[in-house]
Amino acid sequence: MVQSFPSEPAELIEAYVALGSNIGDRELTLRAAIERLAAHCEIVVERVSDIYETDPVGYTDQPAFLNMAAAIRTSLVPDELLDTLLDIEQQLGRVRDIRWGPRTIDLDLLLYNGVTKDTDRLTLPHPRMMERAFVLVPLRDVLTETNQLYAAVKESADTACRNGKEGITRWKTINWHSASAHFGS
Ligand code: A4P
Ligand code: MG
Repeated sequence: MVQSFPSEPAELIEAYVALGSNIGDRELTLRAAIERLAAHCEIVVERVSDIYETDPVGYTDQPAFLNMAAAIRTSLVPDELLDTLLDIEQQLGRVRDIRWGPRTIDLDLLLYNGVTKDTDRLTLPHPRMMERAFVLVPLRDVLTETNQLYAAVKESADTACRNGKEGITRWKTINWHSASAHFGS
């Protein structure tokens, strides 16, 4: 006789996502993206950063961005998580034309539990994250202090904020736990 056992709950892995928007109602779009992440049955949104307004980097002839970061836990493997991020970008009207150009929403997978990976479709950690203050400043808000990159992220983010040259200003403070009750409705 075959005996069946209740399946073990899948292990939840820590990952970090960067969010950026510079077209349309930027804050609404960021919030919609967080809501969609939180609504996914294999993702728990643990912490969200404040929202920062940032000068465009790379292709500079475009409006200012709002950027934020989220710490999540997930049972998805990295490629499935990337697919989920790309799906949410599509649902929120992302069109890809100019590289580094304007976008309703950009969702980048920064870190997935210390995994390193370099395939055609997914590089981990995100290849440009340590150079970009618009990523590091929000990430500093949500990264656990035990993460091996914490010291480097904090130092670069603190320097960017101190010298003020990176064009980053705190735009809105978010309290996710009180916001999530409101988001979830
Ligand atoms: N891909 C590979 N690795 C990853 C990863 N770790 N996370 C692939 C997400 N995607 C990854 O992405 C192109 C492909 O990269 C994906 O299909 C995936 O298979 P994309 O989002 O279409 O390209 P992109 O965002 O235009 O390019 P990229 O290189 O990700 O740009 P960045 O580095 O995100 O820069 N200035 C400010 N102030 N704030 C911003 O948010 N963003 C950019 C875009 C430029 N300047 C900015 C901002
Ligand atoms: Mg991207």
